[in-house]
Amino acid sequence: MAAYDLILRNGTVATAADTMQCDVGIANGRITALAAHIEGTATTEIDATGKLVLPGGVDAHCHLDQPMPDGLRMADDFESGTRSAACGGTTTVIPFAAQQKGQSLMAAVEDYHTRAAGKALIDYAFHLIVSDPNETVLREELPELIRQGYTSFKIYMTYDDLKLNDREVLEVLALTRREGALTMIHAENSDCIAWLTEQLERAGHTAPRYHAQSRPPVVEREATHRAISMAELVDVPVLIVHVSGAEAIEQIRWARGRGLRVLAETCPQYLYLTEDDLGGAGYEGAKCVCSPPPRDAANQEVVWNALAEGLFTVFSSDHAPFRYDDPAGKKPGGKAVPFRHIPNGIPGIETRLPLLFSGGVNGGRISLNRFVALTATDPARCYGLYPRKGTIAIGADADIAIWDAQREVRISNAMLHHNVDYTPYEGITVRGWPVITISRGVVVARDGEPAPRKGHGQFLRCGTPEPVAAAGR
Ligand code: DUC
Ligand code: ZN
Ligand code: ZN
Repeated sequence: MAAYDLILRNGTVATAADTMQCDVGIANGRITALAAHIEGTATTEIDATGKLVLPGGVDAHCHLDQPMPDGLRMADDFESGTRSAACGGTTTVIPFAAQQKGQSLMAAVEDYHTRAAGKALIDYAFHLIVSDPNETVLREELPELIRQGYTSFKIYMTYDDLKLNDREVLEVLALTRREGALTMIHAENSDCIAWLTEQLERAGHTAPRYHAQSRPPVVEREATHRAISMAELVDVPVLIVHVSGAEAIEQIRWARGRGLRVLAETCPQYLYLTEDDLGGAGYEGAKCVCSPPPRDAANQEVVWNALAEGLFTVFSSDHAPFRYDDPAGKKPGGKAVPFRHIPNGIPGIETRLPLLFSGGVNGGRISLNRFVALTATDPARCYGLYPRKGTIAIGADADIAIWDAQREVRISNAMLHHNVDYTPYEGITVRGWPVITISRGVVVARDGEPAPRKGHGQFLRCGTPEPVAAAGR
């Protein structure tokens, strides 16, 4: 009998710490050998000569089949979403089990498991979205769910159906301090957005491009500062999601300078899109409506520099898929609508890694090891999945992406595997593309095509997030 199920031969293996020439031996879904040359046989061998062998990506912020209000529907369920993720070199996703106001959190989690079961190609954990932190949620449901492996949750400072007031934010932060979990905060000032939106509408400015003007950097900056201040008050680590530019970054730097444990995430849209992309002819700009909105070229540069210098812990897609030409998507009810009614979110689960690799590693802005840290290792650490996920090490799950670092690809929606009818990155040429994706030792994508592996993905219970453990609670 062969000693290994799979051996990857002669590749350049890179982790967040090291780069080395070695073979990778895989048995029973785990990495069981790393050596300059592995002796022995395998049922299957893959020649990775001239290729990079990297930990599969961990996309720690994506929205799949999340229940939506008002007849809207996300375009990707767990099957199409994870298919697209796998083709883009990702092997773990962490979408959100979202509580509706008034709903039991347990019921939201149960419902989300039903949506995922038997569909995912790759492994998945759940964050929670807490929109109604009532007594039962705080005293009973959250402590129990944390014990069951749901150790991170997102809260919102904006969106009428999701937002918490400051008092509620404090209650959630205090809960995470008591119980050992991590809060992710969507930081935008809701009242400022509502006021600006009304001003714009009164002036007749309802086209998609005005979405960006209704949420300028100061709106994000103020809420980021407030979120940081509340975390300081409670004395608990916090993670600011989808940081869009210089002003929010300045607040995070300020917090770090005070010794506060403030972590941060950014996303491809803040490196590759600007608010001009919301201003396309007619209604097309709706394709790039997301929040916070993309900023300008100067802000993009600040985000790149912050990535290089280590300010960000997590680089996620914030894949929030809505079809453009669809009454359940960007054209609610089948028509162009004022920007306040355009569902927020853009697709990007498959393009996340190539965009960062191309502009970052091949662009000379970040090292290969930093790329691995940002896209796999640090998200796994941050959300309690390390060392099972996010690295190449003996005993880790054999979740691996083999990359052709020189392959040039012109991104077009036709080549992607999500269920969305556009990509915001149409026509961008990237260098570097994942050619084989392996999940627990099984090839789930090869040469840009998924293997028929629906249901291979397993649910992951998360442990204590490392920033929380490091804080000594
Ligand atoms: N903003 C969010 O907060 N979530 C999903 C997508 C978006 O644009
Ligand atoms: Zn958000
Ligand atoms: Zn999001």
